Amino acid sequence: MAGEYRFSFGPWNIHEGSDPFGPTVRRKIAFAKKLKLYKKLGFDGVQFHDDDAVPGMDKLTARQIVKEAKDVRKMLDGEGLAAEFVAPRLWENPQTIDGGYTSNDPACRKYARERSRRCIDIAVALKTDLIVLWLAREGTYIREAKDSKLAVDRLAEAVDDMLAYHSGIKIAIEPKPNEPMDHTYIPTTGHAMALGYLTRDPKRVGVNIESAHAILAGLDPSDEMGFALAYDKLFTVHLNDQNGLKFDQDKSFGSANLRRAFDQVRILDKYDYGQRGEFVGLDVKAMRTQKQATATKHLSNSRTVFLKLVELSRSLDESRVEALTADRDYEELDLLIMNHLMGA
Ligand code: 3MF
Ligand code: MG
Repeated sequence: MAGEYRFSFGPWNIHEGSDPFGPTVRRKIAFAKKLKLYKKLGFDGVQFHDDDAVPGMDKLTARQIVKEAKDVRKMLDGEGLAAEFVAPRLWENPQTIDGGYTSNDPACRKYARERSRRCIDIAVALKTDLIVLWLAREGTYIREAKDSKLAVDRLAEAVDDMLAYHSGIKIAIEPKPNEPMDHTYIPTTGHAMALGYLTRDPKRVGVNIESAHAILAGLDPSDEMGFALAYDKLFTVHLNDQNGLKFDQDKSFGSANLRRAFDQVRILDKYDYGQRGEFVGLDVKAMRTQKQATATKHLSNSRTVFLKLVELSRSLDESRVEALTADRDYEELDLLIMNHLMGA
């Protein structure tokens, strides 16, 4: 069954191990070296932030940016890899400190819109039509600092600007309820999809659902996926796991709650996710103290768990599920699923 799904991750998923309280624990790995690892780990797609492809892009002209992105395209060709998406990194430049599109400062909003256009240029050069928008700082630490109605107007205008800039691109909004903000304006799948309907071309706006982000919002990721699938809005996913309500952990897929991972795989596989070229995207980090030489196992392990769960989903006795559901014997259904996951 492997091979029916294509997998992707971003270069940031091979990570130095730093956290806000301590030193980095692993050496940085150069981008070119990371690219060489993709196929070996079983991955065909690369997710990009704009500046993963073109570092230091704020200091370059639009033409220089495209030229550098084209060089990256050649590197991908050399490795037989596809670019899955490009996401504008709108949270590290000092001009995005209070958000980009929703900043109170018009100069900062202008920066965010310009940067988003350069991000689209990079996507075109890398030959992908998908832009992911993680709206990192589009929120507040204290409610009174921004106008929440105006913020949503501004987000819709910013998306409109991107849609108008290039008629061939699609945008997948990646909702997240918190971190680095106290509260964000687009915390859930429903918010992200509703924002899409405020824009000039809702057909081209969908979502990127990250398991951990849904869990941080107190929601079940598989139900979030079902909601997006019902609207045909699931443009991509960021599978990972999360142990309760705390900082965003980006744990290996299924490692905190295998059943919750099974439910995500079940809904994706049932509705033919991937059949129209969607990647199974991961957004996972190695454990902070994992040694350098083995700090890619979280990626191959997440893929292995996904494929194993596809097998388990397909071998589940669905007629038994139906019969127990009809009989309202939920306790027995519960045990059926647990036994199935335990291989019993
Ligand atoms: C943050 C995230 C981000 C986004 C990425 C692509 C660093 O919680 O999940 O990963 O996925 O920026 O949009
Ligand atoms: Mg993510």
